Amino acid sequence: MKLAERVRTGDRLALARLLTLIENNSPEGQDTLSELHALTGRAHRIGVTGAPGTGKSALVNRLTQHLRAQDDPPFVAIVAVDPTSPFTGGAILGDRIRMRDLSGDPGIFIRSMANRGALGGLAGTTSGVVDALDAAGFQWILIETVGTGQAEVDIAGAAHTVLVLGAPGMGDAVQTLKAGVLEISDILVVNKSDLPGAESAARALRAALELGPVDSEWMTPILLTSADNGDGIPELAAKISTHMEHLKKTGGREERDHARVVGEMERLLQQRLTDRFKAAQSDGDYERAIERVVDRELSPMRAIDELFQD
Ligand SMILES: Nc1nc2c(ncn2[C@@H]2O[C@H](COP(=O)(O)OP(=O)(O)OP(=O)(O)O)[C@@H](O)[C@H]2O)c(=O)[nH]1
Ligand SMILES: [Mg+2]
Repeated sequence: MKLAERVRTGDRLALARLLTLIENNSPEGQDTLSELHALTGRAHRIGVTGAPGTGKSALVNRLTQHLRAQDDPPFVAIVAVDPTSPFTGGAILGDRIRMRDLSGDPGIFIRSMANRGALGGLAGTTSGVVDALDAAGFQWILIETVGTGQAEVDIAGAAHTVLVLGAPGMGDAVQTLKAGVLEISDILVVNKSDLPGAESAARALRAALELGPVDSEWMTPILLTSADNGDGIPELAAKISTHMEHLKKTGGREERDHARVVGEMERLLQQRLTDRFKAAQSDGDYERAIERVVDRELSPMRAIDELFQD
């Protein structure tokens, strides 16, 4: 059976193989994705971002357990993008241990991606991976990424609903907002509500939120959760569903999907044109132009002008 057919019919090994092919940017992966494209568009894509250690992985775990314990539970996929290295306190090992709670359930699929991929960087690889999971029938796709500027922008482009996590006592609750996260967050979560200071972090967030631009259609809610004891998790799941309905009613879902496709097309086009342009240069011209810019003989703009004239 063809790989696309196996993925479509729920073969998890085939899915894992496809994701690896996508990460390696192999032509077979691209072909299979193309065959599966018509099946995408059903999943709800949820981005989970926030500073390292705020409890993103723990929350994703809890939320998944909650969803899977419902009547008629959705299929849930988890994509951990670029997990923090052990140096910055991110516990990849810890993640694995926690993730063990989830394994054994065929309605859950977990993928960790530390590979920036050759083509289009992380954004490109992530969108392919998420598309594959969507085509494979996962209804909720949770995408965890560390909040570091570019990653946030990428996740906003990849998701329907963006959760931004803060935690008490990190002083970063409001700091995070300064980095422009306010604009991309659909739901703000103060996790670790079992620790002191959660209420005041939520108040600080509320105040910061009121200073920002007001979206009359969707007021970004602030929820308190504890991934540790499960407080607030059902409310969070319900709020995500509400946002999902809101997007469907207001056309926001199509809007976000459209914007995602625009980004995707432009990324691919840029890559294709760049490759073609470089391939058309005589041997070494491009590299020589770079050296001349480095040596301040030429500005980058003039260098490109010259290359285009040849
Ligand atoms: N007390 C308390 N601790 C929590 C809670 N959620 C997570 N933690 C702890 O906080 C630490 C970090 O949790 P993670 O889930 O790994 O955080 P993360 O945001 O995924 O971290 P990175 O992926 O490294 O950015 C772990 O020791 C968790 O056990 C919570 O609600 N309450
Ligand atoms: Mg994590």
